[in-house]
Amino acid sequence: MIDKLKEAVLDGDSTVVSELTTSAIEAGHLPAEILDEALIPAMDVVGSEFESGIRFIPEMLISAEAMKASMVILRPLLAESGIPPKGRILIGTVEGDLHDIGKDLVATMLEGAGYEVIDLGVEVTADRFVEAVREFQPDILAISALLTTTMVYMPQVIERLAEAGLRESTEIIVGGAPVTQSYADKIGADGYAEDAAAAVALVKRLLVAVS
Ligand code: B1M
Repeated sequence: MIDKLKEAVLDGDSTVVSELTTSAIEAGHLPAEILDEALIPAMDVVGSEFESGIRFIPEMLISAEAMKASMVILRPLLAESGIPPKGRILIGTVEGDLHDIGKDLVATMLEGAGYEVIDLGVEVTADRFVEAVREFQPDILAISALLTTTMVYMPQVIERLAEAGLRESTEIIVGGAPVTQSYADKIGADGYAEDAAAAVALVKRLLVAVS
């Protein structure tokens, strides 16, 4: 069933993806297993086939929509916690970048771990991040970027926060496929997480350190 689900994401068939996700849950597969063994590997195939010219943007988009159809079902299961919020996280994808699947997954896993998450969406400008930090006063600002051409906006957000006198008010963490620990260190972020599970662990560590 997991293999069929992966195939359905590759085919971009949202209806079959929804049905198979529901069946997989009913058959006892855990949401994290569905993500790690079907959805994420399918998107990796989509990405490498795009790179080699086998797939094109419309097909990449259709597969992304199919993955989202599964996430609609998985999200409430991943976010089930019932614990009062342990801290406030502000999250968004940088300016010029439309990729939101990974960012949404990070947001969902953080909610599941008991944090309040305010999601600014995609294509968030540095000025909007600054405005939102001022407005929501988060414990942590999480910034996502999926493109080598947009990750360069991450240091801009950090600089603008410093100029606005808000840099010390929040911990800043970064992530997304092209981002690395050394890039995070170079731009002066407080942390880097490779995936959604690592983001939860990082947030826990940082909030213990500041409390
Ligand atoms: Co795009 N795209 N895309 N794309 N796309 C990539 C990223 C790419 C690697 C594909 C490839 O060539 N192999 C490539 C980037 C190359 C590069 O910069 N090095 C690429 C490109 C080039 C582009 C366009 C430029 C294509 C074009 O127009 N010529 C274009 C840019 C549009 C824009 O943003 N302005 C584009 C467009 C699109 C679609 C719109 C068609 C679609 C996005 C739909 C959507 O998100 N709503 C899309 C897709 C689907 C992909 C791939 C195939 C899948 C991304 C994904 O959802 N992965 C992707 C290839 C790939 O990654 N395998 C690709 C699944 C998701 C769960 O993983 O997003 O990595 P990910 O998130 C992970 C971690 O990165 C981390 O945790 C997440 C969960 O584990 N993480 C964080 C993410 N954010 C975090 C924040 C944190 C912490 C961890 O906070 C601290």
